[in-house]
Amino acid sequence: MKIIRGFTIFAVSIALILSVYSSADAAKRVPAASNKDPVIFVHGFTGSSSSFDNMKQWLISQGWQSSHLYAIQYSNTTGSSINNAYELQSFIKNVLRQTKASKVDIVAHSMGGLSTRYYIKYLAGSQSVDDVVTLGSPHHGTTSSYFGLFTEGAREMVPGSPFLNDLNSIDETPNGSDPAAVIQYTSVYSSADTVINPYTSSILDGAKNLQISGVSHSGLLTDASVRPLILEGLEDGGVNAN
Ligand SMILES: [Ca+2]
Ligand SMILES: [Ca+2]
Repeated sequence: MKIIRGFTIFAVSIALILSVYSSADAAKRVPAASNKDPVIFVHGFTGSSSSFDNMKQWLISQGWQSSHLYAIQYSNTTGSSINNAYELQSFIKNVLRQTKASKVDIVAHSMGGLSTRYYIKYLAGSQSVDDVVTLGSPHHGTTSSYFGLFTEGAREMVPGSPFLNDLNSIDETPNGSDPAAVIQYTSVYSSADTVINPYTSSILDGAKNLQISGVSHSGLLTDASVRPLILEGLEDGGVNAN
């Protein structure tokens, strides 16, 4: 009888150890994926939602659920960032409904950073965004826009355009309307970016500005050196300094 009782205690102990081990192991394998905000990817001038395929796969490897990663495809990829901002607004509204999340994070490339900021400054983005990461965005315009002046998107990107002056007035990093959580911004840009001219156009007042070198404009979407910076920005590593 004593032996049986001893064996029972032994078996129960092993079971307990195993269950503790397996739940700890499970927690390690799925790093709180459900706590991560859905990520919206916003492409740039003549860009496409598929430019983010690579980055999506990488975020999945970092613990994001694939059902939390959404890349918008604008209907007019050379059109006005104001129209794009309205498209972004309805896209994000659908994502919030689908995921039951209250906020999203945004990763925007190039001109996508402008529609993102317009959406936050003037549309529902004020209450629906947590973190923003822009990659090579022409926050203060680019002289390369002169080559595309027959498009509204390029005209808005002329340095000193009425659109940019308005977007950059008062606060380049709108704080949002949630008193409990100010929207945090990270702007990643490269000194080797020849599309954003000058590349310092990407410096966003109030944001965490991260200058890197040796990465091209489109390389910002895929280069391994950019990824940890994106990750940091998505995990509350950005700032809103003013
Ligand atoms: Ca601000
Ligand atoms: Ca976030």
